[in-house]
Amino acid sequence: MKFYDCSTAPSPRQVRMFIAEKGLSDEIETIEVNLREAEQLGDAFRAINPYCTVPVLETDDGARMFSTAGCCRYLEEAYPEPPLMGRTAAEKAVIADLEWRMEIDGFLAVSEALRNSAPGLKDRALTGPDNYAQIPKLAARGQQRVQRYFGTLDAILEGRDYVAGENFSIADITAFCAVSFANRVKIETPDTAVNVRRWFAAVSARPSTTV
Ligand SMILES: N[C@@H](CCC(=O)N[C@@H](CS)C(=O)NCC(=O)O)C(=O)O
Repeated sequence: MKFYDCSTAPSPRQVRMFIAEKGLSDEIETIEVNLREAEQLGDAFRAINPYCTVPVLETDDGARMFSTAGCCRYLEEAYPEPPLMGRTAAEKAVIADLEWRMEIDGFLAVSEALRNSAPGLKDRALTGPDNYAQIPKLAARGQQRVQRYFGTLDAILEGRDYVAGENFSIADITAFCAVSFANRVKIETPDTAVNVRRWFAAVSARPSTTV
């Protein structure tokens, strides 16, 4: 298997953590894609992924997954232990629900704030092969949405160890990468979000967060 990664980018980090939690880090060849130098937009990478994004996972028989969701789904099916997407029908559905919320309300909110304001991302307000101008009002909306997200996540984590309850899951990976991403772009976790801070410290102690 091959994993197209970018060590500084938040989306491939989700898959990198997922791979580490499955104990597969030494079994998958990692290829670093230099997003800073726009390697994702060059012909060589476009031939691998026409959507011009990382992560990409390529199986030994040449199938390719171009989204975080697709990469993780493949790994969960091919390597079921330890389960990161639930065991029972209800667990699987609840985790999928929560993971979707973490992606939309967390990850995409931080992206909206950053991509519509960072000078280095001028005309790159959305990922992919096409250019889109930044819209400052969307940057402000993104900031608001991230603050709401901290509140929502804090409420979800009230009285529980992990986002979906007792067990660590992909919902924690997405939420952890979203909160780290926010903090990295100087959107700090509010002091009032005590559950988020407790959970973030606990997840930070997992070896998969350091790969
Ligand atoms: N969750 C999305 C996100 C992929 C994504 O946005 N990746 C970013 C890195 S975090 C990227 O490739 N950016 C390239 C660019 O900015 O042009 C997916 O599953 O495809």
